[in-house]
Amino acid sequence: MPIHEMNTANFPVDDKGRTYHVECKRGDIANRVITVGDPSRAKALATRFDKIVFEHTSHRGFLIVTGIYKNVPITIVSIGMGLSMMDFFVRETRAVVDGPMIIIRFGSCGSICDASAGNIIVSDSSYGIMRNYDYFTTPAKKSEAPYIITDKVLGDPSLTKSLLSKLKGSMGDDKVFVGANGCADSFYSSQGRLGNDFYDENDTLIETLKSKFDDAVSLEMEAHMLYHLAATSKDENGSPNIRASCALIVFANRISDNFITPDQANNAVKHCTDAIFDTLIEDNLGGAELHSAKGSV
Ligand code: R1P
Ligand code: URA
Repeated sequence: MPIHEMNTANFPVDDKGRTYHVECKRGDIANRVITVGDPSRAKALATRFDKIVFEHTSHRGFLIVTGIYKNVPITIVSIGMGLSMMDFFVRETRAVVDGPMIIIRFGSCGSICDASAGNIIVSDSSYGIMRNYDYFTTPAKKSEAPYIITDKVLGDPSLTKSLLSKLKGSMGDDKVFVGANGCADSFYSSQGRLGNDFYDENDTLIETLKSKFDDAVSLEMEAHMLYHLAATSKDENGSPNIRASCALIVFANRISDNFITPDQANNAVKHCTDAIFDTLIEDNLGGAELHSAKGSV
C-alpha cells in the first residue's frame, strides 16, 4: 500500500510524509542500502561517497546518509542495536522506496569458529535465538528448553556470493569466513555469556547451537530479522522485493576469548568499504529500473 494511502493507526507519518521513528520520506532513501549498528561506522563509510545528498538523524537515533558513489545513489542507515531497531528500519525505509531494494548489513559479531578478532564473517544464513521467557517464570513450562532456536533463513545467494568474493579480494582469503549466523535477543544470556546476577541456564548454549547447525560461525543481534523481513516482503504482485546479505567484523572470539582493538576495528571498516559499495552498485536490482534518491541519477 503506498504510504499516502496508509492511515495513522497502521503507519504513522508526519505532515511531510516522514515515518515516525526513522524519519525518512520518499526520495531520502536509495534502492541500495547499507545498514550498520554504530553511527561512527556509518560516518566512516560515508567518507567514501563522492557526494552526500541527504543526511538526517531522527529523534530515535537513526542516522541516514544518502550519497553518490561512482554515479550510483547508496543510502547508509545506522540503527542502533537489536531486533526491534532492524524491524523499524526495514519497514519504514521499505514504505518510502519505489521498486526493489537490496540491503547489506555491515555489523559486528562474536565468532564461534576459527575466525579471530578483525576477521570478517559473511552470513549466508541466519537463525534466531530467543530466551524462552516462560521457561524461567512459569513453573509448568520448566520441561521446555530455556532457549528457542529457529530454523535458518537464507540471505540472498547472489548478493552473498558477490560480497564474499569482493571481501576475500580486499581482506585475503584466510581472513573471510562464511556460515550460519545466530541472531540473539540479548548480547548476554542468549549468546551464552555467563554471569551470576540472573538465572540464565545458558552454559551449554553455544554447544547446542553448534550441534544444531554444523556451519554455525557467529553470534549477533539483527541479521535474522533482516533476512526474515526480506523473505516475507511483498510487492503489488505478492513477490519479494527486498534482497539482503550480511558482512560482520569479528569483535570477539567466544572460544579463545579475545576482543578487537580500536585499530583492528577501524582497519576492518577501511578494508571492507569498497567491497560493500561495489557489491551494491554491481547488482542490477534484478534488472529493474533504477529509482534514484533525491533524483540524482
Ligand atoms: C552488540 O554489541 C551490537 O553489536 C553487533 C550486534 O548485532 C549488536 O547490535 O552489531 P553492530 O556492531 O552492527 O551493532
Ligand atoms: N556483537 C554481538 O552481538 N556479540 C559479540 O560477541 C560481539 C559483537
